[in-house]
Amino acid sequence: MGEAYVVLDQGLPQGDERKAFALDVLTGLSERPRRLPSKYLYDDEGSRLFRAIMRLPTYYPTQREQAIIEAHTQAIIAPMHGEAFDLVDLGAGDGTKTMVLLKALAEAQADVRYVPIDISIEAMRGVTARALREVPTLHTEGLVANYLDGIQWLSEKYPERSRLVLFLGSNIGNFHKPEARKFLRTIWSVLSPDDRLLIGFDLKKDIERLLAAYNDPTGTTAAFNLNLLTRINRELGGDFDLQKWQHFGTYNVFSGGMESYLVSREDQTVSLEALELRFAFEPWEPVQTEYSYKYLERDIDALAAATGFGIQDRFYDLERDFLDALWRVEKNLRSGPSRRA
Ligand code: AVJ
Repeated sequence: MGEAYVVLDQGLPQGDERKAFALDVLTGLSERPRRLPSKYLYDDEGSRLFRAIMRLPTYYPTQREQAIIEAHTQAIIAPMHGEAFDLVDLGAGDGTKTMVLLKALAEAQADVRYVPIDISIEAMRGVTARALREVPTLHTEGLVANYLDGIQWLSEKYPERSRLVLFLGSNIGNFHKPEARKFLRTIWSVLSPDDRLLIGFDLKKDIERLLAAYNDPTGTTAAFNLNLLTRINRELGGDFDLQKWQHFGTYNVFSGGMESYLVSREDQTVSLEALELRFAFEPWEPVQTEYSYKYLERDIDALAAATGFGIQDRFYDLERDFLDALWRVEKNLRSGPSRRA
């Protein structure tokens, strides 16, 4: 049996990926305050730790979004009724939420193809195997690629096909606001009029609950954050001593950003072979690692309007902790941006 996914040419061979990582670490540690990009949290161990986070009682976003999708399955898939379409899944994770939609679509005998897009082959194997096992009648064609390359490739290869794109889990929260707009505008530009996007937002809420979600008592979130230093040690020949670092998660009410840091507990010097450099850290010096922005409902509507989407529906959990917005691609050739030079 053939694989249920295609690997798009990523351009970057293994050695160049390591160079890009080294360069990002150099850039981030040269800034003041220092920072490290959150995308590097997800190596195999980081992905495993994040799956463990999703099972924590304090990490409410996963449970809430799961409840939303279970409660509103029919309303989510209804707009695609009668059409042949691709269900495009950007970062399916372990696929638990998507399976709810796929099972309902299979039951309704919808003409759907499942297209998970993920940069990790491991994640792709997991989610396509699960789809095959749980919804055996389903046509699945995964893409190992980054999100934008994957959607671009799809729209070129199948220009006539409708799409329902899933961007769940509040992954949009990792982007600063201008980057979120740019990302959504790019997705909009490769989609066709009337394609749909189901996008998950974590809503602003009681600050104590936010803090508990990102500073869990089992230390899983701390291990997830600290794993970035282990990854630097392994891939870039670093000598970070994890005993000398502590995880700190805090919330900025004004920006809406949940912010994660690694804090140096003492005066220390760390060397990185790949950069042939040593970095000195002062006691209690922070290194910023992740943002998870929380949204107001009006900011979500404004984001849709700013990026070319119309609001089709909004789905909430009972506690209104989380919002899955269903947006429709609006393209009006007369009022759109001018194509003339
Ligand atoms: C997977 C990016 C949505 O920001 O809540 C969980 C990652 N970090 N706990 C989030 C995460 C710490 C998560 N996202």
